[in-house]
Amino acid sequence: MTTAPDPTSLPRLTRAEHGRSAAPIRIIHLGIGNFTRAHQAWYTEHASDAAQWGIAGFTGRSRRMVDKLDPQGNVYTLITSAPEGDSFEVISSISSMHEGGDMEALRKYFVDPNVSIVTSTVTEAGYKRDTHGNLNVHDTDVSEDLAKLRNDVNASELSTVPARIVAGLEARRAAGADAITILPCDNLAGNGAAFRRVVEQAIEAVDPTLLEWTRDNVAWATSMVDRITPATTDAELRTVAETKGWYDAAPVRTEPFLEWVIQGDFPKGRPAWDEAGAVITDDVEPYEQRKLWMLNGSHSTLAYVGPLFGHESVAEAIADPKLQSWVNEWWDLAGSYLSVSSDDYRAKLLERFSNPRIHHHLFQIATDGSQKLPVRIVPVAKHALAEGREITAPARAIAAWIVFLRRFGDTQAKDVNLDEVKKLANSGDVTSAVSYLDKDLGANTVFTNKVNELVHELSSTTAA
Ligand code: CS2
Repeated sequence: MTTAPDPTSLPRLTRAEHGRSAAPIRIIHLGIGNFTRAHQAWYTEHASDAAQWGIAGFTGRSRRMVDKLDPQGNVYTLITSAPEGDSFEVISSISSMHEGGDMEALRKYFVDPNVSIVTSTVTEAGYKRDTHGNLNVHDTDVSEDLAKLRNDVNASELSTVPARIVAGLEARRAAGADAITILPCDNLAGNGAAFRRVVEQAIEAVDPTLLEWTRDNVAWATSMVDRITPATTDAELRTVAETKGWYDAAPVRTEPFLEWVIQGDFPKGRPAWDEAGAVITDDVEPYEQRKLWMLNGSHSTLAYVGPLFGHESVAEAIADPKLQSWVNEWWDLAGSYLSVSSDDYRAKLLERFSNPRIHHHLFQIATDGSQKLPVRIVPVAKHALAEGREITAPARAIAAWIVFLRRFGDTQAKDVNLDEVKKLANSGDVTSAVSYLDKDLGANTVFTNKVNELVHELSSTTAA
């Protein structure tokens, strides 16, 4: 038996050796992570005009990804894992990488008239919305950023995404550079309108004169994005080392399936993403709802029930007949509120979730339930309640979230508002936790009674 090479002992993957030359930067991406590297970067790589469109990637917070990609010239290996095997490709569409807080670099791109698009994967939490979808000015990071910008539009340290965009747009206006499209790629229905609302509210709070300029110069697009892409582990570094013979510090493993549906105007052009398979439409909503409810809703259900039953990954959880029947129950209900057919879609989802080569950790998906459940589960619960239908499936997802927080709140659970939701989950009365997700649902005793019943059931049938 030969021993596998230590990946770091191999020659490093570099753009010069294995990639194509860096394209001029015309896209700013905020929140670059594995998902974007498997999705938007792939579409851009496969557009026929890829040589014209480079991406400047800004991380969420840490420098980690910058430090890993920079020495490789920002290229990396994409491992596409089908059940029958892996395929490998070097992706070259990211031309530069920056730390999220690098405002100097961000402004540099915003003032460049050739930069035409800003995309984002900043997660639901990054929008900094309150429960009404308004900019949460009670969030201290938001209020500090707004105060800094009011004081100086060239402020150098901003921690929130809406404020960073305001700063970028201020710089663009000042430089006389014109139109730009903002295209969110986050898992939120109507992400364009949602993003626009918080950014415009931030503008109003900082400098209302900018509002008029943005109305003339900023096109807000909306999109539905999809590709299941787990976090990278050492296994990916080893697979790349063994197969390709190079050391890649930041490979990405993803599934073969991918989808991107985009609605919006691109006054200064866009890559030929449609040639790479993206769908350009004038109504993205039905696709967004289907994806958010069917895929993400069942993901979140599995993310909270799975660990209670000792499962680690989506593939393990969906192979459990009881959990699969719960997912089917959710799909029956959620699917009935879609305006597009869901039959083929759910068959495909089952296949995707079962992919044995994708180890999608349930704790990863369980992150930020306080932000995800309101968009993935709550709308379906409300439709069902309004029609007096069976509400077990959405109530179970929320009950499982509560039990999950009770059980893993002090260990593996992660949430932007962990302290608060953990306290609510442990309070003994489910109403406050449900109200946290949605006030109307919390006030509906049919729903809260069901959640309560399921909390007891899940607590007593699963081992602590
Ligand atoms: C997942 C998503 O982590 C999560 O919340 O539900 O990241 C999901 O894998 C993607 O939306 C798939 O496109």
